[in-house]
Amino acid sequence: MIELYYSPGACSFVPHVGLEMVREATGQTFEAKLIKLHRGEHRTPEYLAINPEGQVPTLVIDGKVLTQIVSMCDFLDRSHPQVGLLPADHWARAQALSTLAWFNNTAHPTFTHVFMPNKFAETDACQAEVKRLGRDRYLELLTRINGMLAARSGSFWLGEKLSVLDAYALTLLRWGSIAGIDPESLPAYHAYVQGVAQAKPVAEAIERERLQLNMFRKA
Ligand SMILES: N[C@@H](CCC(=O)N[C@@H](CS)C(=O)NCC(=O)O)C(=O)O
Repeated sequence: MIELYYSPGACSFVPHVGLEMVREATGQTFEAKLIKLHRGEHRTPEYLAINPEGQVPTLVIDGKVLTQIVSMCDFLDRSHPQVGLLPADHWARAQALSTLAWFNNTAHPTFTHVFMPNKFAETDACQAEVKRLGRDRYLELLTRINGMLAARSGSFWLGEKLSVLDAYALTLLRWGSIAGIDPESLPAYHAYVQGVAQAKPVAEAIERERLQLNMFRKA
């Protein structure tokens, strides 16, 4: 029995897509448990007892808790190697985990500076500065991803096969649109995300989370 604690549009989308990939390939189901971040449901004593960081995602597998996306992807992939959440070849896998960790520990926290500047500064003026610098840095990172995608062939990050990297890359561009970055200004990245969103496990997760991919509004 697998439970996924998730919040719509959050990074929990990554294991959500991973679990949809597993379900499609093996029939193994999971229970999606909604946590409303905007209502503070991640800070209740009940949720903190499961994930003391007060964050989504959390996986509960047969009653045992697993946190951190990189670890979840590794676990789901090793439990279902036939699904191909990550590459099997050792070097390709290490490269994929390197990118996944970079998404998780560099690109993702940069967006957090834009979305939750109150985590990093107290006064309005300081928060505005954190947000502005975070947005500039985030644009640099998304531009780098756009360059990587422009230089490669295939519909997905790893070529012709959907992987958990695609779910994270989609999430990061969607967040960019929330940060005021027009996704269409990153053409290779934008076109890639349109394709990723069509893949069945991704489309299922988008539907469950009721996501709009492009949240960009002209200022
Ligand atoms: N490194 C963590 C990142 C988790 C994370 O940042 N989750 C965000 C949503 S994308 C969250 O729950 N934020 C609420 C908060 O920190 O208050 C992981 O891989 O699980």
